[in-house]
Amino acid sequence: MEKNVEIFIEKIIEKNPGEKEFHQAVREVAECVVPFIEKNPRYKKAKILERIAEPERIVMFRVPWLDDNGEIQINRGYRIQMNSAIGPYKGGLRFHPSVNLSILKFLAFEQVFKNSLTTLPMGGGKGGSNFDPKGKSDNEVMKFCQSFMSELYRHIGPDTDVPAGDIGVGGREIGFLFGQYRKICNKFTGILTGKALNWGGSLIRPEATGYGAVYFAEEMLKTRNSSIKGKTCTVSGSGNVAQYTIEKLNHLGAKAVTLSDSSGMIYDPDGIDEKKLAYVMELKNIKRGRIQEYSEKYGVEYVSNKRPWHIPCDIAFPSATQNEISKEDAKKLVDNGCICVSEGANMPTVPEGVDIFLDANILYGLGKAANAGGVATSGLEMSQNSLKLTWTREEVDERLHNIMRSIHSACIKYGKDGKCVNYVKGANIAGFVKVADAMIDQGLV
Ligand code: NDP
Ligand code: 2IT
Repeated sequence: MEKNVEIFIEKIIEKNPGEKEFHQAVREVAECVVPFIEKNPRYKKAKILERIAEPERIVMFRVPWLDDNGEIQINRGYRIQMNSAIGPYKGGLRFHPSVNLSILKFLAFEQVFKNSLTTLPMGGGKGGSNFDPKGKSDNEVMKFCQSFMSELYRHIGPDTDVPAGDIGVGGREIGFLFGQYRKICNKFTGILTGKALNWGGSLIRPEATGYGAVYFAEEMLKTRNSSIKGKTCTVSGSGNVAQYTIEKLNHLGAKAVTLSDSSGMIYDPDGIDEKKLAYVMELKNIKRGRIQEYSEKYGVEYVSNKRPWHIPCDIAFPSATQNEISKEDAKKLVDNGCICVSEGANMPTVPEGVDIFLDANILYGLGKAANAGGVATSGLEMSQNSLKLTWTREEVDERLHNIMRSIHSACIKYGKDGKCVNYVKGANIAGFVKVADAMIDQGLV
């Protein structure tokens, strides 16, 4: 079995040289799915895994724009249309200077399995640009978004491909992108999710990824007769996912004690309560400041260039970026008594770290299961756009909660290992089966 995984990965590396994040994401899936395929020869014969690892289409394009000094800037735009066997391509756009083909291919690949797990009819895609929104004026961000959409518009549509937000793309960017699409196409349709409420957005979409990661942790804890209430939690990042993770933790009586950004982290042992969270939202979403300012305002510890994993906690919610939990961080978390990790970010734990969590038998909810609430609620936004109706906050939250429960059940179905659940195995196989069956049904396309 192991040998078959190695042979498969070697071919992936040869075909996609230098794309280390993509190799990492494919390897994780292959380690779970190859042994399953060995027992289910119809998937092997149809070469489903080989086909899933090859994007259906990749679009790369020039994004020229004029900055506030009148100087021309040129960025690169991408859209990876990975798999549409079970629905239109769906997945976020990331604007960050680190963006490259490898990172977007890993994200698009993960998205295929994640979207399959949501129970909704969505294929997988991802896109973005190496544009850095940090330090740019609203006018510059608008100029960039308009130029980006001037090419992207021809590749998307409500039944073709529906992008959304990710790192560096929030409500402001979705607004500028939508406006440009509407102007070019003269159509008001649901071509993006994460829209504002007064022009086609869904209640709970901003909250959904963070809330979903907490709901998923709650389901995992239930399997050990435990709950969120009273737990001390470390959270990384301070953007959309981190903020609403903390909001839900506060609702459920837990205490979140850390936040971070790409410059450093804060540790607030008294807990980031509702009032402090409102300050963080204003700081990050409106003033676009640095998390260091929190430590100055509330007189707590700030450590530059550090992530929060050395702080003792019961539950960790990595909510910043990929590979933000190293092997040493994972070991520290386990040694300090952490019993549960629920990943709001995509692939935040390095493979050696994942092994440490699995060996220690803690509750480890990998990103493609734990953070699927965001895209699931995007799916609910698409449904409301098609129906030309809006659902209440309670209705959307209830649907989100049910979807997170059903993802947890799917992980148990395929990942139960004696008394324990291997969520990595469960999520990867459950996500795979639905897409694989659809691909077989639809023939060699
Ligand atoms: P935001 O842009 O709102 O926030 C990102 C946060 O992570 C910021 O605090 C940012 O710091 C920090 N961060 C980003 N890149 C790095 C880096 N290279 N090193 C250290 N810190 C970094 O993004 P989101 O909250 O939307 O996304 C966070 C994670 O969640 C990502 O992995 C994303 O893929 C994932 N995710 C998001 C979903 C969504 O619906 N938004 C859905 C599912 C997953 P700084 O302010 O310094 O840039
Ligand atoms: O990684 C993700 O699932 C997202 N960034 C959300 C994608 C979406 O289409 O809502």
